[in-house]
Amino acid sequence: MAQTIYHNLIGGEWLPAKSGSTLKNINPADHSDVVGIFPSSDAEDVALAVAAAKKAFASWRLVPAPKRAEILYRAGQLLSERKEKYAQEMTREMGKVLAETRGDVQEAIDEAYYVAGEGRRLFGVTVPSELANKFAMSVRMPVGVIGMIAPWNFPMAIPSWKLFPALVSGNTCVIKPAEDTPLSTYNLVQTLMDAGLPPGVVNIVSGYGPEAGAPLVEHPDVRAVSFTGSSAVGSHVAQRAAANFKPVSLEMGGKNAMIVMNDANLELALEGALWGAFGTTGQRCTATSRILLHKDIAAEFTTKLVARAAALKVGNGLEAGVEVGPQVNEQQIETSTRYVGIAAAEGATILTGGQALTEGPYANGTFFAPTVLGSVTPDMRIAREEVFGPVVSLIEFSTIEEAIEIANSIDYGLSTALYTKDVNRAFTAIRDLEAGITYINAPTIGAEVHLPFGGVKQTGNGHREGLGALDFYTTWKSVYVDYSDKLQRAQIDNAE
Ligand code: UN1
Repeated sequence: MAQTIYHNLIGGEWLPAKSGSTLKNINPADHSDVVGIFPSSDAEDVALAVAAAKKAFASWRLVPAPKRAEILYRAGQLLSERKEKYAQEMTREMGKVLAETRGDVQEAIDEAYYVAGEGRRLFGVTVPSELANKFAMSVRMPVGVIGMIAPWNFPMAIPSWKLFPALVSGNTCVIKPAEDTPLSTYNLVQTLMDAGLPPGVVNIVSGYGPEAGAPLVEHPDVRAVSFTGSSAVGSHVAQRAAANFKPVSLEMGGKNAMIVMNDANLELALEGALWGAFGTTGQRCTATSRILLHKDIAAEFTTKLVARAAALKVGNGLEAGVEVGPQVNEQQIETSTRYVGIAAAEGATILTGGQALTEGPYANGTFFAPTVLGSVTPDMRIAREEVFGPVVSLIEFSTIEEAIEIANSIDYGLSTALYTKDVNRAFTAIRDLEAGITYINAPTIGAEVHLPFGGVKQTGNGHREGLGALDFYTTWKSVYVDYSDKLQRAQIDNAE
């Protein structure tokens, strides 16, 4: 396939990195397939992009929000028309199977339509004043230039969760896509431009974290930063931004538990486990990475799960029938391999998989066998630390209380799932599971864009994407209008 050279988007112009450096976007299913050559940017490019965004902010913030939203509606329509092409390109650069990359584009379409509706809402508040002939309200104002750092696992959906609410609110943006998957961000932003977004309102700077991400976080004209990625990098981002009190929205890791009770529909739980653990090759922050099994059904469930996991068809996500694509890069393979080793050393049993696939059709890519680990106990590292690969741990329990305690006994708190037919247990779990998301009779993945998305503990720092994103991308301005024609002193003239 043709190699294409892509540039940064700065002030509406496509420009190479000032240094001339580039990075290669490679197909993880076939390393001989170079998807594109992208700029490897540094602080100089970031400064130009931020300056362009700052300039554009002066006019974009004054465009009426319903007009800003019209561009998002149009972008949603264009994405629908381009869905198949963008899904194909996403599978080529990221690896996950076509059904899932179509879903990723669909999530951006959903986000476009959902957020565009905010153009006619962006609700503020009006409240009575304590003084006569005085009007009080609070309105949402844009923040300014927003810096965005996006991950590779949802290369179009997650940038859309950040860009669309920021744009409808009147902000301008500089986005750094993940170095493994810049093309999907380019496709998303190209669509916005085709939908009529003015130059400079969104700028793309592609490159690596230390060279391009860090200067974006630190730039004084970047007023807020939205980051999705690992907790290790997120901590770094937060600390750098804290130096000048910059708000940061962090969306990070998970170690998501699915609890299967003895009254559950086991076939349903099995389907859910396979989809939750091995969908996106386990590379979701919401992936099911711990399956907590009631001791009564543990043996039967384990046998069936292992057989089904071993039968999953691993391969190039562009090929029909393939269920699990490659991992995104060699580093992820190393992480999966290392964690399987740590688990085995701590006493876990490898029930299926456990290693990279390197022979025959797998020789040119980064594939890892769907892996199920048995005899895992809650204190093992494999039960506590994120792998971000097709590796799931099975843990047994006796009571729902014990299961909830195990589910909560980790540093993360993104997603959780419970399979049961008992409504009382379901509502107890909804109340007691420490996580931003709880599913009943569905796996830990599959969040919809119009609900809050995010987690507690080390998964995030309290912000939410989806419903709740506007709270990050706007700042409140309280407005008092006194039409009494005299000086009224709050807290004084209305005193008893
Ligand atoms: C992620 O895992 O980083 O809920 C995002 C889901 C998807 C989004 C996942 N809608 O699994």
